[in-house]
Amino acid sequence: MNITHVKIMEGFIRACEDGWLQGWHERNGGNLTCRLTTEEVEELRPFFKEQPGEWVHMGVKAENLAGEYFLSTGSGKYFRNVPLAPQDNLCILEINSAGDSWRLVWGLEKGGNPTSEFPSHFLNHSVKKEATKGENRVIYHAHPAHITAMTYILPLTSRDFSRALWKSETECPVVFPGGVGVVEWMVPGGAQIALATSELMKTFDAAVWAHHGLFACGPDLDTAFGLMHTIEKAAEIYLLARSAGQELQTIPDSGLRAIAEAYGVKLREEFLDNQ
Ligand code: 2HA
Ligand code: ZN
Repeated sequence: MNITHVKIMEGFIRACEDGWLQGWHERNGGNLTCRLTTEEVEELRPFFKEQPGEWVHMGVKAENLAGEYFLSTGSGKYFRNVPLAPQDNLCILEINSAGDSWRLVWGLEKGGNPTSEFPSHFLNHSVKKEATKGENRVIYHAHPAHITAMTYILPLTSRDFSRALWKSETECPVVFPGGVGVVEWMVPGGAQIALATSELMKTFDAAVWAHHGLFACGPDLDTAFGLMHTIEKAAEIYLLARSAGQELQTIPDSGLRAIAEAYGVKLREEFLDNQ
């Protein structure tokens, strides 16, 4: 039995490979984390290091994540290489009882650290765990080209982006009825972008990082990956339509309301016009 046969590890590796194949992870771009269930930790434990690493302070703290375990991509590691050598490019981290430090229990065999965005992931996991009563387990950050391109031509507001994306593809209001949040341009990797993103994630399942990429979350890998994919595809359609010529028609707000009604979802009311 190899660790790659454990279901959650297999799914995580597949998500990394799929993201690479989508073109969302040039070089070491992007990062993925999954909060593990107790059952998953027990399945993975036989592969843990005999001696865990030293505790490393994070600079952010979340008491509701004390004692949790996370599967994470490594800082500076390439998604492209994950399927070839998961043990060198991924890691499993244990969080201490104060919820402010991690230690390595598996992976990164050739050295390294968890993703540079671990503070962002960690705070987002905390916010999402609270907001979804423990359901949300996956946070995914990628660099898809079209949604990033949109951040140069649209006002950087959640309302503008949510409306543009909802109207770019009929399924969008069903997939993300809450819309998408937008974080203004910031230096990545630090506490400021982590706090700004986690504030938005209290009410959104996805946040656009201006001139950088996208954060998406979900209860499992399929949902988080699917949300990333849906938003990026809508952004592609938005840009294709605008590059092709002048817009003659689009989905009206009354149409958005009708979709919400037909599919039993609640759209964020303040993002709709009264018509
Ligand atoms: O290189 O994507 O935001 C990893 C990143 C940083
Ligand atoms: Zn990034």
